[in-house]
Amino acid sequence: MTDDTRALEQRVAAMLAEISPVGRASGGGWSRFAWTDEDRVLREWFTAKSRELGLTVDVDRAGNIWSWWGGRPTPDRPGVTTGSHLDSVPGGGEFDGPLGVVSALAAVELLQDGGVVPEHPVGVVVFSDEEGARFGIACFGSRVLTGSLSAEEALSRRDAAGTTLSEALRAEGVDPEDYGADPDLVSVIGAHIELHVEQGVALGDLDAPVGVASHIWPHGRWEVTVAGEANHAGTTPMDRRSDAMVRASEFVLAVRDSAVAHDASATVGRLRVEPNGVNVIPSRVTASLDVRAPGEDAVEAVLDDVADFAPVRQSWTPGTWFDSRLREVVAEGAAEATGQELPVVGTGAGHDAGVLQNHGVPVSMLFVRNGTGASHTPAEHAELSDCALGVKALAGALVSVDRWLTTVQADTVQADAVQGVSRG
Ligand code: HGY
Ligand code: MN
Ligand code: MN
Repeated sequence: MTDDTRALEQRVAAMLAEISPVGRASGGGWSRFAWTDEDRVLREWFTAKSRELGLTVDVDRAGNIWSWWGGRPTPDRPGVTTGSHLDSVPGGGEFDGPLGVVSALAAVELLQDGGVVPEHPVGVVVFSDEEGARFGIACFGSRVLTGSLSAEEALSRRDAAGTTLSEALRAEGVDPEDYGADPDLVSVIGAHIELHVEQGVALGDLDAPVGVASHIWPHGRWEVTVAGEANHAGTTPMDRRSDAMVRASEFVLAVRDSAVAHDASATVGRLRVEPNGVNVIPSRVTASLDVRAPGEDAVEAVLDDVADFAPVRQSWTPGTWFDSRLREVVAEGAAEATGQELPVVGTGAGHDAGVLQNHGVPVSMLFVRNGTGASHTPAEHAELSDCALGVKALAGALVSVDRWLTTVQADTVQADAVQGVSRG
């Protein structure tokens, strides 16, 4: 093993260790939700790490943090950005999000130490609330940033305790009046590369430490509310009950059967039961529904099968093909830096990168092999040797994309991406 690989392994391990205590969940894993104490500690950590690298730190109108190397981007010097998120699902894994942020910081440091001087500003971003674990919509910060989620709708979202985002922001010293889209910032992002731990086994099956993404499956979130009649658990005969939990159970089984029939992935991950008493027949159950599939027709077929339960859509991301020209440039730069040819793999996991691509920013994703293939669980794992290769791949990609952007007018790049000229 070369020294620089070991140094990169130690760099990644050290930064993950610094944030490891934040949000450790009692049942294992990590719970780091938006606009909470844990989130604040992680934002402060990222800001401090950025300043150690001499980066200029900004927070955009949607609460995302951008750290700039080489000054802020402008229309004639658009930025090359990378980064990911630091929030998690309840009891999530250590790598989903943080690996992308830590790898971005390590890649910038590697390039700085190598004396590289990019022609374009290089930005490292931490997107706010990618998982949507608290307010129920995924990719919250990137959707508000790009305007695909209005500030009005976002601010009125409530968490399980009934706290609105507006109240949560104010509690963190953010004025909700200033919260919203930031089109000027999005317009000066020339290209974005997100590195992420793979959420699946494709790279493991290919025995490849790093891969590049072709696309993200179409996926959406809905909410179903079933009503019943509260009554005494002991004195109400079984044939005189209107039990919302029984009806919700019928919904869960209908979702499972439909997803199997249509080769989709569908999950009811959260139930909100009212009045939620152990000796009270439930009067209302609100169920979450997450549906994804390689094609939109399979998602629609599942929604058709459960239409009787009147699902209400919370968020939708169409199938997203990453910019294929950018993908080639990223793969070349990564291969040059690692000596590895990168396989091209798709994913059923959503990412802020998909939101930016759908908004016309040319985007690419790098995946680092996950030895267990598991994600959204403490079982999620990436070997440090693969993480070090991921940092090298990302550093190589940043250099090749910086050069590429110089040869391509930023507005042409965005216009093509918006028209999908370069669909994968
Ligand atoms: O749900 C997802 O696919 C992502 O992890 N937010
Ligand atoms: Mn996730
Ligand atoms: Mn993620």
